[in-house]
Amino acid sequence: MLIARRRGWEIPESRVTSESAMLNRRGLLAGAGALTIGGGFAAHAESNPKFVAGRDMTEEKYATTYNNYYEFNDSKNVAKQAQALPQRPWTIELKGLLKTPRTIDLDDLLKQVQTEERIYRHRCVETWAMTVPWTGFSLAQLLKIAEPLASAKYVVFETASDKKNMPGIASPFYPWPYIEGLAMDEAANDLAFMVTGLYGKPVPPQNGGPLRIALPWKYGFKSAKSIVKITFAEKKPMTFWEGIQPSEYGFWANVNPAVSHARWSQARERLLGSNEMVPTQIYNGYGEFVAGLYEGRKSEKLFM
Ligand SMILES: Nc1nc2c(c(=O)[nH]1)N[C@H]1C(S)=C(S)[C@@H](COP(=O)(O)O)O[C@H]1N2
Ligand SMILES: [Mo]
Repeated sequence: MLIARRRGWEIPESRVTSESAMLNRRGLLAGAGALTIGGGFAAHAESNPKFVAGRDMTEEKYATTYNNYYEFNDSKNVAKQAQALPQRPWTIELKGLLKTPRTIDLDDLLKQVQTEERIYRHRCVETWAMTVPWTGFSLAQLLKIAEPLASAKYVVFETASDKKNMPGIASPFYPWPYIEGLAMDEAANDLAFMVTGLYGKPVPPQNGGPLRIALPWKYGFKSAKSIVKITFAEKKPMTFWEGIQPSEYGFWANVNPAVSHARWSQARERLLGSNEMVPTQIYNGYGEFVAGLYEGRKSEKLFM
C-alpha cells in the first residue's frame, strides 16, 4: 500500500508492520476512504502514502512508555503520572495577529478538518528515534480556520500548564510554560501535522494528548505536547529550550547529522525498542518536502 520509493537508507516497505498497518490493510479491503472528516483519531483512516516510513514501525509499548514530558518529570517514565491530565473538555485559545481572536473547543475544531493517518519518523535531540502512526490534520488547515493577518510571521504554541496535575511545573529551574514556534511558511508546509491519535487510538496524555504537533524534520523538542494556546506573532518567540540553553538548542532545530550537539554527535540514532544504531539523515530524511524553506535563510543557525 505504501509506495515503494526507496532511498539508500530505507528498508523494504514490506517490513513496516504494526497493528495499525494491519487495520489499514483491512480498511483498504473494505473500501475505506483515505481521509475522514470529523473523526479525531479514526482507526480506519488509511495512512497517507505520501509519507514513507522507510523503517520498521516502533512497537506501541515503547512509543507510549519512553517519553519526554518535563511538565510531569524529567525521567522518561511519565506515562502513569500523565494519566491525570484531563483530555476533555479541551479548548485552544487562538490569539495575537489573526482576524478574530477566540477560543475553540477541540471537538468543534475536529468537525471542521479532514483527518488522516501519517507514519512519521521522530528524532529526539538526545539521539533516540521512533517511527509511529499519528492521526490528525495538517496545521495548514488550522491556519485557514484561524485566518492570521499578513503581519503574522510566526506561530507560537503553548502547552498546558496544569499545576495540579503536572508536578514538574513546580520546578523553578524551567521557564514554564513550554513554548515552541514555527515561521509562518514552515507552519504552512504540508509536513506540519496536528496530532490527535496514535496507533489508531486517541493520542495518550504522555505523548501529548489530546492535541500535539508533529514536525518530523526537526528535533523532537519542537513538537509541543498538549497544546492549549496558539499565538500569531510578528516577532520570533523565545522558545522553552532556547531559553534554558541557547548554545545547545535553537529556534530552527532542523535535524542534521553533520552538526553535533555541544555535548554529543548527531551522526547516528538509536531506534526505540532495540539497540540498533542507524545513520541520521539531514532533515530526518524529509528534505524533499522542507529543504526549500531554508534556501533564503542560509545566514541563520538552521541546525540546532
Ligand atoms: N509540553 C512538552 N512538549 C514536549 C516535551 C516536553 O517536555 N513538554 N518534550 C519534547 C521532546 S524533547 C520530545 S523528543 C517529544 C517526545 O514525544 P513523545 O514522548 O511522544 O515521543 O516531545 C516534545 N514535546
Ligand atoms: Mo527530545
